[in-house]
Amino acid sequence: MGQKGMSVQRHIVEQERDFPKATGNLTGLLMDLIYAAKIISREVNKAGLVDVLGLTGTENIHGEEVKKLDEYANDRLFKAMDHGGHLCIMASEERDDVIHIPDKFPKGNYVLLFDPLDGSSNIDANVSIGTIFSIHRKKTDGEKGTLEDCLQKGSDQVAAGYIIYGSSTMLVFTTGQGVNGYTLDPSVGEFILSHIDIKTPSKGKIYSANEGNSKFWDEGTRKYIDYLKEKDSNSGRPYSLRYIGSLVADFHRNLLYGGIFLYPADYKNPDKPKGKLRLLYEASPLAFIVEQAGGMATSGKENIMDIVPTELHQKVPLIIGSREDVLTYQKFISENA
Ligand code: AHM
Ligand code: MG
Repeated sequence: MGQKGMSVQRHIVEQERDFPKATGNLTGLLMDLIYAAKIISREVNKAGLVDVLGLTGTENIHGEEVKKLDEYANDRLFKAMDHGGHLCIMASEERDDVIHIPDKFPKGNYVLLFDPLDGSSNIDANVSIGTIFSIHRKKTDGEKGTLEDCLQKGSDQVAAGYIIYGSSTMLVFTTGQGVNGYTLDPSVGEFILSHIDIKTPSKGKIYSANEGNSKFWDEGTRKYIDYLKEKDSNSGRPYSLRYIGSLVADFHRNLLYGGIFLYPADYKNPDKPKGKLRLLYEASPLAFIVEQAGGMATSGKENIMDIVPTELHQKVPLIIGSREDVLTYQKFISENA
């Protein structure tokens, strides 16, 4: 279970001991990821100083080009993960194609998918942003991973998590044995176990959606949101609207407090017929986490974890959060189909 205050390294190693056949590869992979997360956290915290030290996309005081933070995060993750021998392939929301492990480094049996800096349009306003990751086992033969290894359904994930760069930096992840949260103690540079076995409330009082798009939503979704706004103290309505527009931050708050996050399809909007969020880098990993915390995630039609991807950058409607809230949403969808 772990004890509050222990380092993430110790907690992972102690949990690994419960699996005598573990090779240590997943542990090694997570350690590499954690290192990258600390560096990205440091850079995100410095973001407000870019005007002082050199604008992003221009040269800094040392005459070096300053990369946009999402590009920086992408490169940092790649560099932290390419040589450890744990991965056979990677894919990133920031890259069109799969990312191969360089020939000079050994290959492993895991696949890493990531959104290096989600919500990065919020950086200039000092709003919380995050990194999301998803880990699968290689399923094809051969040393090098292929696209097929990346196109696996959520229920096949081995681990998933996110790092939220907020008032403090937190790492939240699952390996299928519940969800734990670790807060970065900047004075020692370690993530410290702070949230043991997170369980999301079975029902919340918050809904999170970009309601500016509501006229593009299907009828079931619109009726559901209207229902949440009606007064009925027996069922805790009206709900409060909380929408940051930064998925990791909206998800993290709802995970702890309970509630429902919705990014439905915009059926009448040709730009977003399948919603905005990506199955592999956003929906699937968060679905794994929410299920491990007792919640649910659906596209309205299917459980997110059951969707077999056909494309690397496939989009999917995402409705995710407290179990009772997602079930009520599904009822509205089936009654208005
Ligand atoms: P990004 O991957 O370009 O950062 O976009 C994803 C973000 C999510 O963090 C957030 O939930 C969503 O976009 C908000 O979209 P909108 O501004 O349409 O409400
Ligand atoms: Mg994103």
